[in-house]
Amino acid sequence: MFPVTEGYMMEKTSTTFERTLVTSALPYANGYIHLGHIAGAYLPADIYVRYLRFRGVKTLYVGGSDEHGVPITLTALKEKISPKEVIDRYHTANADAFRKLGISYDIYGRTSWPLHVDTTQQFFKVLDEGGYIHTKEMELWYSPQLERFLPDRYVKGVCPKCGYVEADGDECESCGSQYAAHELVEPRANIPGDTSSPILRKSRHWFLDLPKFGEPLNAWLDGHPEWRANVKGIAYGWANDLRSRCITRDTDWGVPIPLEDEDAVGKRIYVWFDAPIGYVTNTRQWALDTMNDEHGWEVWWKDAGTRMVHFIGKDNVPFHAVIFPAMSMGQPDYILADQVVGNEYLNIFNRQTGQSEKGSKSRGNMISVRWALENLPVDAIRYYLCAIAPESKDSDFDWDEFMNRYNGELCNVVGNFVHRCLTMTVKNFEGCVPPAGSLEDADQEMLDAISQQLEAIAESLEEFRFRQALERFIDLGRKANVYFDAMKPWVTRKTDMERTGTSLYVCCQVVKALCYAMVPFMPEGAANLAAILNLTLPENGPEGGEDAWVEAKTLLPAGSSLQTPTALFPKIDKDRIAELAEAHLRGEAF
Ligand code: B3M
Ligand code: ZN
Repeated sequence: MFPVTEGYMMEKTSTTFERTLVTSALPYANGYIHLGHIAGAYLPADIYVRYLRFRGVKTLYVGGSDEHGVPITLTALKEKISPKEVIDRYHTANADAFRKLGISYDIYGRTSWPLHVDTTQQFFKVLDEGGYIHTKEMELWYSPQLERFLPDRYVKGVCPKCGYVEADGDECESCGSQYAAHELVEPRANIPGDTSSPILRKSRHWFLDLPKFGEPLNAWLDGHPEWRANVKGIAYGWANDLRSRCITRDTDWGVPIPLEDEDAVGKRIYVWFDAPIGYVTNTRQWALDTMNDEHGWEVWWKDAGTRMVHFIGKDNVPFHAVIFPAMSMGQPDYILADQVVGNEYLNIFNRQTGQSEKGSKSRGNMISVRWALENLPVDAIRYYLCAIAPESKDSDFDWDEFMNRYNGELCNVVGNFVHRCLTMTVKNFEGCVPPAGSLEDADQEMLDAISQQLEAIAESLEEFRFRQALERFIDLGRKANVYFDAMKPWVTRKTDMERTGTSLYVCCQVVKALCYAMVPFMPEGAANLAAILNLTLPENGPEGGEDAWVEAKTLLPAGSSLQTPTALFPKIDKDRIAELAEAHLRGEAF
């Protein structure tokens, strides 16, 4: 029943496996996605996926909306619309925002799909038949006025451990502790118009028997010393203190419990049970849509040659590194994740107070993807968010830093070099890559640096160090500028056309390598540059293909024709940044 996972292999890379399944957390469809989400779970995943596809690795990138649970129904209550209206509105908006940001999902699904009821109920039934689910009577908060239970965030009160007054029914956001419902102090219903005092009432619920998975879970975690320290810390914390988890709720919004049991009436499966199963549902739907194949999903979930990588925010680690793996161990043949890339948080630097603050709806300091895309070039957003990705600790979104890094690195270092090289080449060599004369040491060193730098970028990406990979990309641009300035083609062209041709030939090779290396990070810039170089960048799908990273190192032949260059990364001026920062401070960036 328990899949055997292979131990950690030091030399493991994306090509060690036959195919890679990448998932990004399914955002709740109860609000617009913002840049904090992107920097954590979505952009790194997209960069990784684009890199894998470019290497020809069979890759499937699955995402979608999480459409169940209290976040949805509570939003519906507050906005006075139905849950269905809530999910339709935000699913559509978020799918659109992801697409415009270039987050290249193979499918962006929905947990409200009927197919998802089937996948979830199967998971539940198999676990139940395997003896991993039991029931227990609980005492839960109930509203006498509305005659309904108050699960999760429907009840608020004072935390029994730290005294925080906005604590939820069974856990405290402030101190992180969990407690039984009856321990909550001064409970109050979190529903507009409900003024009654909640009372405790009995209700029978279904529990996942996590302690039964203790041994295989620990063995699996032990097999992954390469995971980030933050993920391992949280995962072991849970794995060493496993308790049965309640996987049903008193609500009518969610997947019905697939049992003939009168206590199942008026209850649904808990959202955190069905949400990760959404990855499976969406893979099933993808196989149906693209191949009309009912079984096409199985190779991605049940074949030992598949490597699965989850990209998530830190708060989702227990579900991806403990609970969902346990649920999967209870299914026949399911693979487990090979990597769980958990990210810290992106905070907001407030230029008025000079303080870093958490992004929050009530503070009005968040930046939605929609707004960002209306006001900034897509590659500028992707560049800055990757440059400050909160990989091992929180980071800040800061407008001054945004300007300095985008203008100072992507525009000045890479964009400028590309422009100088191509403009001189087009002007002096009739729009073609010049022939190389005899190579001097400096020329050869520059050519060698291309391969070295491409390998270094790949190494960082293989290890999920996205910031480092991007720095190494910029470093190639820096080296190229140093070379260009030392060769001074604008001077040599007056006396020595052959020397000028040789150095511009070398520069054109760097431009080509930059174009290829740019693909995972800045796909729009890469496409524009490829058009100038008259190159066709390979676009591999889930079936894989040629390794274009190897091709990136091959030289552009002399005589290749070039288009007249245009600015790849236009600078954003200071006044415009100031305007945007002001609008952000006024709370208009959402
Ligand atoms: N919707 C929580 C979140 O958006 C949850 C993730 C589900 S991933 C399967 O952070
Ligand atoms: Zn607390």
